[in-house]
Amino acid sequence: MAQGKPLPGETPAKASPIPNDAQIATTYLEPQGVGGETQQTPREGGAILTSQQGVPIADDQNSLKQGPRGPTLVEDFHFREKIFHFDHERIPERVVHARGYGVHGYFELTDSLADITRADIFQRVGERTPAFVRFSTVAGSKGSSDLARDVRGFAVKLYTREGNWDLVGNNIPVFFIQDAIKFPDLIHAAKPEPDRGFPQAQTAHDNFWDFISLTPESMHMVMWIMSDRAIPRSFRTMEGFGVHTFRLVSDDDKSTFVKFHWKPKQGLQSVVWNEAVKINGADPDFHRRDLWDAINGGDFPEWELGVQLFDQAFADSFEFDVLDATKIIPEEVLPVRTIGRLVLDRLVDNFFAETEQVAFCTQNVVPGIDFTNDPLLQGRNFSYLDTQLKRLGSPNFTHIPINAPKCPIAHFQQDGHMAMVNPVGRVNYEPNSWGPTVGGPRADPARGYSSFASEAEGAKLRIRPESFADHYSQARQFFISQLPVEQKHIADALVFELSKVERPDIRARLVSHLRNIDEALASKVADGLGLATLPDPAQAAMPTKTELAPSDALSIIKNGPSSFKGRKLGILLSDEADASLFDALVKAVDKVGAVYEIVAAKVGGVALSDGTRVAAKQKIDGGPSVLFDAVAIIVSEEGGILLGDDATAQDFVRDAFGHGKFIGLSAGAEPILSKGGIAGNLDEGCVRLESARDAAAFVDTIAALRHWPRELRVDLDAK
Ligand code: HDE
Repeated sequence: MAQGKPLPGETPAKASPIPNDAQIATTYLEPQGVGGETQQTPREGGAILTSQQGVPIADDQNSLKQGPRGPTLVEDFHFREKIFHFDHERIPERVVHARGYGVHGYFELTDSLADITRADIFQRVGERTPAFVRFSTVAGSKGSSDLARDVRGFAVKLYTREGNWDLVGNNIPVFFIQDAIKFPDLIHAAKPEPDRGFPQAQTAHDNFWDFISLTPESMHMVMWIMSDRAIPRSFRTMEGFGVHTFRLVSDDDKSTFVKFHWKPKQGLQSVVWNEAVKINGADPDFHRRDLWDAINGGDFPEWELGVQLFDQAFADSFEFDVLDATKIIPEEVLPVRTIGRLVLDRLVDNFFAETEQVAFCTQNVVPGIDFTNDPLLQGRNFSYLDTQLKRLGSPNFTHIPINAPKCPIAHFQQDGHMAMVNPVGRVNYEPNSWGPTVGGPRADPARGYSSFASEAEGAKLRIRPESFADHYSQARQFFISQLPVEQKHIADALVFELSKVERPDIRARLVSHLRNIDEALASKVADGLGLATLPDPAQAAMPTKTELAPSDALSIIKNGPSSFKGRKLGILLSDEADASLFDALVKAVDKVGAVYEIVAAKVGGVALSDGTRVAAKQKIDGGPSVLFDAVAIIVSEEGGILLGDDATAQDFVRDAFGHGKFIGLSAGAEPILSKGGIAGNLDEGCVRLESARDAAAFVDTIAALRHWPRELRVDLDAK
């Protein structure tokens, strides 16, 4: 029988699983039993402590013993329940993307795609769809540091009126491999080496570069992960990409190919490597804290959703295969059309319930959105459902509030571990002849999901298509699209990573690939590694196309912030510091929508020149300058002398200088600069703050990401 065909005497429309408008009006956005994010069970002050069974507890400090010094008794059910539950608190961490941070928000459509797709989310301009986004690193364990050099996950769950759509993307638009069958090898190679159990959250080791240097298809991705894209300043300042080519399918079954882009309104921003290393020590939670602080402070991060839309004719004429996830379509070749915005405006109530238990699945698509034959995507569609069963322990993981759709659901699936939504009534199968009232839902061929009827042909083969064979051209295009300082960072990163590789042949093998990307880069890396001779270029399946035009969209600096908004100034203060200058500075920071943090010798704060007391957020040794986007040193003459003797204050200015940061300096700062060893080197990025009048101009100056020219002067590798 055709799916959804009603039995005689039944009215399928009434039993449709798809909500009608009236249902939507009453049910949409409201928790559907399990549809909220967390089941709210506040730990009420004053309530009596109970066991999980509801039994009031008299003493939660002492286990039950035979006599005051006697053995603990097995009979102590409260003790046993408490320890039993504690022992089972952990669920398996994600095998990849274990460390992540999730927040709520919404997607708002600004440009309708009704002519291109029947996806409900893309129909009505102005309509908002609830969203949950989880950002993550890939390689590190749950407890690893935020600023590892790594790809970032950018997974978006959209609770649409026709079911959940998960766009499980990354902050880099390409991937290491072309076929999902290589994923376990890639991840094994990147994770801690199996005999020694280290290094944690790092690709700088032999196994990773051994695998990569034997996998030429990863070279484009290598350029991206060695760039500053892999050390973002914040989750708020990275792009997101759907990576694969997907399909949008219209009401009349016309398919349009699509690539999805999230573009941050905050501008692209990254840190520098030496800074990343130090941030990991100073604040391993740097990225999650940043997101928490921003949303808590009412500064809601925002992205534009852009689409690259194209048809089969474009796909046929494009020089690379659109099914190959190691390739992009440059924006200059196919512009990105903005169709909506994503705003993140709400923190989770409970990290475990939401961020840990959220289960993204690439196969969660909705009517109007479909897959292509990208072999990476096809493999992912198998993997994600499987992994959720392992992690969450039951096929009922959709009953967990964060995973439950916010539209009505109706089906005949039942039972299983932890079933929380259990339908009532006699009928749990179809077809049935119990009629529309008790007979349950019916499939609806008109409104239900139907796969695009793409043609399939060819013999069954384990083979990579010829059209996937060019591994270097876009790697080169990415590299030549970078500004000189960005190119330098890529070379530095390669030298750093390969210098941690013990086997010289692996180092040389990687350099042999670089020769197919850019000769100057290869020479620079070879030189940085101290290679005696340049290895021959790696054998290439296809010669590198050198004629691909650079793309401005690929540079971070060219797409940086336009103001200091949303960023953080660190102000090193001392007693007797100029009160009017301080006041003007914080007002200027506030005016552009930025924040500041005071660092002082004592967390209790300082007394300014006019006697006002201001508390510090950080004691100097807990507030190194790496935690800030720019710094200002506002100290009295005496305060400068005192702080100049402090090693962490010296580090504060030395690091800010070395990391290319803008530094605002009041007159008293001199001793800190000279003891920090930078007094003789000051440049235009070091701005004198003589009086309150200079504050606003300083805040204008720090709109730029960094004072990059300095880097060429302070780095041995630049000489
Ligand atoms: Fe994933 N990936 N992946 N991945 N991935 C997982 O699913 C997998 C790939 C991505 O915040 C796992 O729930 C395979 C590409 C993100 O919860 C797992 C392949 C892209 C997240 C899995 C890939 C991603 C995951 C582990 C090769 C960018 C975190 C836990 C074909 C487009 C989602 C989980 C979150 C998580 C498998 C490749 C993004 C094991 C087999 C390409 C953002 O199912």
